[in-house]
Amino acid sequence: MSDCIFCKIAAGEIPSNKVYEDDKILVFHDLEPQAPVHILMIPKKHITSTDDVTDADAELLGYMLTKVKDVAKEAGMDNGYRVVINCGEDGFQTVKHLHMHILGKRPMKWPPG
Ligand code: DGP
Repeated sequence: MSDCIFCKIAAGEIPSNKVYEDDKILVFHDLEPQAPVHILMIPKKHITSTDDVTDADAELLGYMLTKVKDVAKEAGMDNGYRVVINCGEDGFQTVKHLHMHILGKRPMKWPPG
């Protein structure tokens, strides 16, 4: 999508502080960190939100989950972490390209705000 900021980051048109990249996903530090470590994992394929996921995305999303522990450990989150996907207005999704927040290096609270 030409006007999607995360597509532009995935294409290298906008710089990011990269943690991991392969042909399917990109992982980079969040611009507005909400924890000492706050990284984002995105599929390079544009998927707007979890509302837009189809059966064809099952392998890609499963792949993303298999990578979470690797990037979390790489980023030093060896005492646990939180994985968040915001969806839609009530979910406070501000960037309309599906992404996982991976937050750590501090104790999290529940319920979330
Ligand atoms: P969400 O509210 O779930 O859509 O989270 C979007 C996150 O993306 C938010 O924590 C801030 C981050 N963000 C927005 N624009 C940029 C950007 O250009 N670069 C980086 N690294 N992060 C961004």
